[in-house]
Amino acid sequence: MFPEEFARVYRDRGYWTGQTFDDLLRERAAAHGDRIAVVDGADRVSYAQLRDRALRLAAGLHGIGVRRGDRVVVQLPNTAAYFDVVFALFRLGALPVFALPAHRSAEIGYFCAHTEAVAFVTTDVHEGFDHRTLATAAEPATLIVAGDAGGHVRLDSLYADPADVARLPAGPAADEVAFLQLSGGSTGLPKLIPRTHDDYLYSVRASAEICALGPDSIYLTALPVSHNFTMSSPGVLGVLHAGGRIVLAPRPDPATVLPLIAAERVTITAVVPPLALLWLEAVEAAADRPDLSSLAVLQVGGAKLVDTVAARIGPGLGCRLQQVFGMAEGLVNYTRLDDPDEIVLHTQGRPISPDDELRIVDERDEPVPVGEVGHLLTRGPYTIRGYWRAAEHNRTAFTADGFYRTGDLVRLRPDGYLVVEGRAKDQINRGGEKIAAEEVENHLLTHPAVHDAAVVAVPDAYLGERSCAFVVPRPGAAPLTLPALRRHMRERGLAAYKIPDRLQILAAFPVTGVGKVSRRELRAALAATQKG
Ligand code: OOB
Repeated sequence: MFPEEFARVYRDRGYWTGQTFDDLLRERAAAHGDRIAVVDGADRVSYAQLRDRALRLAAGLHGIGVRRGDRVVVQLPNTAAYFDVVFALFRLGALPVFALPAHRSAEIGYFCAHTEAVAFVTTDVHEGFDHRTLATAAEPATLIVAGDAGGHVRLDSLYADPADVARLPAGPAADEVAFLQLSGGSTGLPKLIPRTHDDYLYSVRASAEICALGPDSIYLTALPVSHNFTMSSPGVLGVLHAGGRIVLAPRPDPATVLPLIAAERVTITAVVPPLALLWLEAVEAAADRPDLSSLAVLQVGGAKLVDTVAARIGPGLGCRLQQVFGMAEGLVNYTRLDDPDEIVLHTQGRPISPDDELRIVDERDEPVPVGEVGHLLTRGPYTIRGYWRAAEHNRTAFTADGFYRTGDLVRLRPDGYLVVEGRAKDQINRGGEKIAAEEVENHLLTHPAVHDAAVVAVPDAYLGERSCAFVVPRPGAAPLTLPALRRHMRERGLAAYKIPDRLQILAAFPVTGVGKVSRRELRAALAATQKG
């Protein structure tokens, strides 16, 4: 993972402490077992109960053969069961692979196959979709279902007796990989991100401090709980570290979230820019202004927040804005809570760690002058040195000396704050949801009427970006329509957010000097048709 000379420095400087996720929960349960850790509707789980549930589940999972080092794909909505499952796996040293609730058979099938997962943990029916239908895609992984298992293994049946807990083998060491997180990606198949207990918990502890979390913090989980932002920036793990309380929102719409903030006296929450706007507009339009007096901080990240919306958040919601520019691969930047408005409104923050190394370079990897836009490369105590089982891809995704190529175009201000100016990777950032162009193109190419395909981002007032599929039809094929193409993608089991929003038919693609499809020209052509 990390070269030994770096690992030594990160330990010497106190970043990596040898604490595992299991240690964290054990210590917190011992210190204040009676405090509420997780609120999921009427279910209020104390630290002691969470610890107990996780251990009994660990024993039950061990009983059906889950072992240290095994992979288990986890796809759970924002529910208390999520915490039982991940802390059970952490105790065993089995690696959760964090799927999103939006993922369907194409993604789940790939995660299970690529990681050789022994089990797939999901829910019964969520937002109208029956997740048990993913069993076939997940095979040969054992399907474990939270709720009505319909013939599969019931999660509830796996909570073993305390006697079995006592017989559990030793857990993992802190320098081992704790889980696999998903990369937003820009290639044909999603890449998996191996994070260790040591590196991740450093980012969690430091984030909790930057965000001033403490025992009185009440964090609302509006985004999917397994996303890196919600999990660790400072997210649910930061709250558990600080001894605070997690309140789970089943979905992020204002009608669900605003009353929950008022009722549970939420102090901090995290959203993507379109949600910030949606909440703002709901609050501004409400006849009866919801009581948001407890809310101290709204974190916004995952995609660029436009200055005009940034300026409305403080006055509109009566809280402090914090911009967060992070990535599941590691590096996370925050504006600080006591920064002046000029910084909070116009930058995406500065790194967590004094040992986060940033390089801003041109096309030839030469540093650009301070203040100019360039490609962001980074290395540090919680940034991965390589994707999981992706040796070939790693040769281009990282520099020879271990810097991660973020694919982001940024400007570093003289005061050390970053401004995100654009992106060089073939990715669409659809309101914080990342779409790898090549992955969608490969699915488009399976349609019989598609000869060639390219997917690019188009600007969108609400989501920031949407996706547009440019297609060169196969000669003689029946005319292609967007609904037919979208149906084809759905039938292939692709998550809905990856399915193109628009379709443009072309006779041929513009190419660059080296014969590659010119996405820049495609975007320009689209802009021209929109103006004309
Ligand atoms: C977060 O993580 P990912 O892995 O879903 O996506 C990372 C990418 C970044 O490379 C950048 O392209 C974009 O998302 N991004 C932003 C941004 N925050 C993320 N672009 C502009 N402004 C921002 N504030 O998205 C993530 C992980 C941890 C904390 C927060 C976000």
